[in-house]
Amino acid sequence: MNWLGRLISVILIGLSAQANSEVVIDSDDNSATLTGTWTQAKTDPGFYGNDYATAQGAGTADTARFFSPRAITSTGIWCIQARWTSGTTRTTSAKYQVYDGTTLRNTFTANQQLNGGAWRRLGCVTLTAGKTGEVRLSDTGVSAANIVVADGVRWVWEEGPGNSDFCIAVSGGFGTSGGTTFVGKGFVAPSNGTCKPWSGIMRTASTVVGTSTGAACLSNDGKLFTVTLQTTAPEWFGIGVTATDHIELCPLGATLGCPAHAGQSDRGTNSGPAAQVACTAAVSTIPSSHD
Ligand SMILES: [Ca+2]
Ligand SMILES: [Ca+2]
Repeated sequence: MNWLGRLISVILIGLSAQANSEVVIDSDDNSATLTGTWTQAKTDPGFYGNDYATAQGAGTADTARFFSPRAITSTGIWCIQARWTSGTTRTTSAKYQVYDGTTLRNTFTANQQLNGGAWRRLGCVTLTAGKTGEVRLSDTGVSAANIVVADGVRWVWEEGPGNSDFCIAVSGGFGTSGGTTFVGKGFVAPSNGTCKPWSGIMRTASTVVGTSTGAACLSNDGKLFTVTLQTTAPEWFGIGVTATDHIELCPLGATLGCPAHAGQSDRGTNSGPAAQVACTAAVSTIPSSHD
């Protein structure tokens, strides 16, 4: 990139960071540091920006570090996306380490033989205001026969702590015949490979509001979200009766696909197909009068 192109890209990065919702670092931006032996290439289609960089496994240790160009301005959940170009020479386990300043928050793995040419969500982490975000990709563990591709990295602001709800529709959700919606009040999905407590409400029929508690876990690869809930609603389920629901679903916005076995279902008191859905006021509101 010539000096003018580099200047323009730096200005664009500054603006996107000021918007506080998204930061994109291209492989040949000033905020990307490639150490070791990397080859710039345009051979395979679908790359972001001018080109992509490749490093051969084994031999020298090669590292691509993508820094947010300015300090993270909002503490909360940021979701990491990456791009590569696909091909049979690629590693099937490219490891992206996500740092909050100097603290490693999580390591996400991508099969670069597949899904190239588009932004792919790797997973989400909590980042801290005032720190520099970093996504580090290296060829550690990659065999000599394979390459790792560094093309671009994107941080997407997901949400701050406690300012939104998480909604799961079962059998079509509240408002459809036989449908139920579970609302995790202020619930922010856990980072990959972790669990969090869930507290919220269950809405079903036309006026039923139950109270739910439970636990929610996200698989290490970010593909499967599992939540186990206990709900009471005496006038609906009966006095002293606790409904149990075991729900598995693939998170909204995940682009790496569901695991093959995932049925996206609730196997419990409210059995049926399940999906994460956008929350509406109709389900998030907690009325003082209900069954
Ligand atoms: Ca190498
Ligand atoms: Ca690129």
